[in-house]
Amino acid sequence: MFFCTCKRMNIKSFSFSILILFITFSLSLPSHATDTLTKNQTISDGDGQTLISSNSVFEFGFFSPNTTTNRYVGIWYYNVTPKTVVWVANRTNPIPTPTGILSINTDGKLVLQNSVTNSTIWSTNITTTSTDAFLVVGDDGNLVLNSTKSGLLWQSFNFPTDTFLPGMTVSNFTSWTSDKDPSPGNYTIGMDPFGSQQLFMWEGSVIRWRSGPWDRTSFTGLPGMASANLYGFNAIPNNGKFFFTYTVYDKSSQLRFVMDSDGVERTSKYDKQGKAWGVVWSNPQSGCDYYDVCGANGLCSDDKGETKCECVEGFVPRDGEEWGRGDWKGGCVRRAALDCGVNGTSDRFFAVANAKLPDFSDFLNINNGNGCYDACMKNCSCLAYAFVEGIGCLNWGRDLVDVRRFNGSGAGNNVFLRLAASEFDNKSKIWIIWIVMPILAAIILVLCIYFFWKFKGRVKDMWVKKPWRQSSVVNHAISNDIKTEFSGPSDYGEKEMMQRFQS
Ligand SMILES: *[C@@H]1O[C@H](CO)[C@@H](O)[C@H](O)[C@H]1NC(C)=O
Ligand SMILES: *[C@@H]1O[C@H](CO)[C@@H](O)[C@H](O)[C@H]1NC(C)=O
Ligand SMILES: *[C@@H]1O[C@H](CO)[C@@H](O)[C@H](O)[C@H]1NC(C)=O
Ligand SMILES: *[C@@H]1O[C@H](CO)[C@@H](O)[C@H](O)[C@H]1NC(C)=O
Ligand SMILES: *[C@@H]1O[C@H](CO)[C@@H](O)[C@H](O)[C@H]1NC(C)=O
Ligand SMILES: *[C@@H]1O[C@H](CO)[C@@H](O)[C@H](O)[C@H]1NC(C)=O
Ligand SMILES: *[C@@H]1O[C@H](CO)[C@@H](O)[C@H](O)[C@H]1NC(C)=O
Ligand SMILES: *[C@@H]1O[C@H](CO)[C@@H](O)[C@H](O)[C@H]1NC(C)=O
Ligand SMILES: *[C@@H]1O[C@H](CO)[C@@H](O)[C@H](O)[C@H]1NC(C)=O
Ligand SMILES: *[C@@H]1O[C@H](CO)[C@@H](O)[C@H](O)[C@H]1NC(C)=O
Ligand SMILES: CC(=O)N[C@H]1CO[C@H](CO)[C@@H](O)[C@@H]1O
Repeated sequence: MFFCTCKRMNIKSFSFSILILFITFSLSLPSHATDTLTKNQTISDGDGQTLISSNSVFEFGFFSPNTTTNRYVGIWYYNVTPKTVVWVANRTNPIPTPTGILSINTDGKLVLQNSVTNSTIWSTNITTTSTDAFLVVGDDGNLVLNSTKSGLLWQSFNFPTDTFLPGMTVSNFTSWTSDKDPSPGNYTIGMDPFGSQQLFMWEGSVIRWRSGPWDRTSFTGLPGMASANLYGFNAIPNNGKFFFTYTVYDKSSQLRFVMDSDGVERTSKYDKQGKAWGVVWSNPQSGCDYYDVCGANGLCSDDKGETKCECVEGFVPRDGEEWGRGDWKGGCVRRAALDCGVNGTSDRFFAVANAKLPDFSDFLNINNGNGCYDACMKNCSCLAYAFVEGIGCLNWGRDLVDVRRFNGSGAGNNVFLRLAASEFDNKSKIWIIWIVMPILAAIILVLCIYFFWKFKGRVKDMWVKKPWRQSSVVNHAISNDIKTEFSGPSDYGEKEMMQRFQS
């Protein structure tokens, strides 16, 4: 194309083109490493040019994903093997050959062009124009289009791909399609779009995982977070909403959070000696980590690697047959209707301990547990409440969704369920049975032992002669050992003994 045009040119314009070419080449990046691209410079894929951040942490330029030849523009860790890409400029539009060229155009936009077709493949789509724009790749992995006159014009941290880096704010991160293809895959992780302080993971538009609400130190649904030492998160208020950031305490450590193409978020740290990434934390891991495994009002537990569902206290499976088959999606329904009248209620609260706080909570500005209890008790629409350190009073006005019981003591929170008073009557009856039965059995046992001891020696004879006793309650409570123990010589007359028995 270029040469076709040249044929028709006169000598003057031809030499002008040569001049332009010469200027372009002479103004391409200097051969030594730099972190800045200025307006008259270019980064040419064919020449293998890149920008390297000032302390040699990140590198910006053209790359191909493992085992492919497609060329993308992106940022990766400098001098880290295997090559670890943290950002891709145009995920969907690779250049098939190493013919890409990056420059800052007259408006001050960063532009990626194919030098063969001269077409624009990607650009920083900003409306602000600037005559003195320059591009810098930072040691934090942020690519910044800056200007002395107009200030910050554009930054890659605002357009993340699959990787969250310390210093970014949490927005949506979408997985690559595969290791070979950076185009958006099926999985996204990000903040709740409805403003609750929770992280969600989606597969397409379906919720896959939920972190539980933030309690100012960690996410309540992730008891393992503290032990993984992920203390750098912070919620920063902004116009009535919050955004999340992460700061590393050890600035020299290389930490990244990636929404991987297999649907798992992995937090990994680079081991400089071992030259490998070590995964410190990943989600989801166990069966109950997946969202809403047990349906409405179902309680999920991971026990010895097995995922099980039961109904929360006072609820029964909506469809017993389905539930029995392990098809839990139908969830559970309330067994005894709540009583909530004009003049108060007889309902009471049952504590589900070590629970993950259910989804869809309402926040009440009440700063003590009793007040939270009162507020829920007085409001007939309130079906459950929790008072959580670092959050405050939460109420639930609908079926409990995505509840689980953590197996670690101290993990999770108490969630108080509103139940009909009759649920507690049943419960106390069950308790009576459980307490009274062993006591009765013990009394009978003691009586028997006493009795047999007293009539030691007569028992054996009696046994042989009166087999009808074997079916008696007394007999069931005596083990074979006791029977043999009591088979020694007799001190008592058989007649006397039988009298006692029969009286
Ligand atoms: C390439 O782009 C430049 C500026 O964008 C334009 O002036 C030039 O004519 C284009 N060349 C071809 C061969 O299309
Ligand atoms: C870029 O080139 C133009 C024209 O050659 C010149 O006026 C301008 O100062 C240059 N800008 C920089 C940042 O070098
Ligand atoms: C690249 O692919 C090879 C072979 O499939 C594999 O051994 C290697 O780990 C891959 N590297 C990266 C960075 O994925
Ligand atoms: C660029 O921005 C304009 C206006 O904000 C928008 O209409 C257009 O779709 C954007 N283009 C791309 C490729 O994002
Ligand atoms: C942008 O450039 C100005 C002037 O050079 C500098 O003071 C500022 O720190 C830069 N901002 C960023 C985000 O790099
Ligand atoms: C993040 O992704 C989810 C799922 O695709 C979507 O519902 C939500 O609106 C997105 N949030 C933002 C801020 O784009
Ligand atoms: C993404 O989802 C679609 C439709 O469910 C499926 O066909 C495809 O295999 C999935 N891709 C990956 C990478 O999991
Ligand atoms: C809970 O049980 C799972 C599965 O048996 C186990 O992997 C995990 O370590 C246990 N967690 C705690 C805190 O005990
Ligand atoms: C509620 O209490 C008031 C006064 O104690 C009584 O007059 C009224 O009948 C009660 N209403 C109901 C529905 O129990
Ligand atoms: C009662 O509780 C429900 C559920 O939490 C809530 O939506 C509603 O606003 C509450 N009503 C009052 C008057 O507090
Ligand atoms: C993510 C992104 O910038 N995608 C763009 C890649 O380039 C094509 C073609 O210019 C655009 O349509 C995409 O929006």
